[in-house]
Amino acid sequence: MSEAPSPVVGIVMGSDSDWPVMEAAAKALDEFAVPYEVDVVSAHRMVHEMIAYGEQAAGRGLKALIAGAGGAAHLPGMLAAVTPLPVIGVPVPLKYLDGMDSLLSIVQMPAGVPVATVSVAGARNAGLLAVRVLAAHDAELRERMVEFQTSLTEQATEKGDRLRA
Ligand code: RP5
Repeated sequence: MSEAPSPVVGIVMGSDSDWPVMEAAAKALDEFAVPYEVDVVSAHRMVHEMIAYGEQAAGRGLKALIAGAGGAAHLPGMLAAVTPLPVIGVPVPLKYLDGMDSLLSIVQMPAGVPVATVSVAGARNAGLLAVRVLAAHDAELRERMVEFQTSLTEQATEKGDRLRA
């Protein structure tokens, strides 16, 4: 029996309540057959676990982290502070403020500690961006990304064709 491939992307979130948003990142990685792991690592309620996760991520073989959180969304930035890996932040919208609080918490990082912030609830793009990060050193994965981009162009063109018909 062959072993499951080791995860190369870590998808983490502040609460399991973030999963309905974050699931789209996992689906994007599935589409490109990129192995990943999923965990809840709250910046405020699991401080020591969160620091340990960030500190150990690169050594465990992960190549990129996708971190989602809502409200006072400190998880992506705190992870970026303790890992050399690229961190992609996903602002999760909560009941109030339409996700602006999450967005601003994640995007306004101090110089020197970057978080690649996607749109509010933009977990699919977070997954696709992680694929691109990996594809920089993986020609086969890069080829699949080009095919995906071509399919987007074809879909958009078809929509235009249907409107004109
Ligand atoms: C944040 O608080 C989490 O990322 C989540 O978006 C939000 C609410 O968490 P729960 O109260 O649903 O656990 O830290």
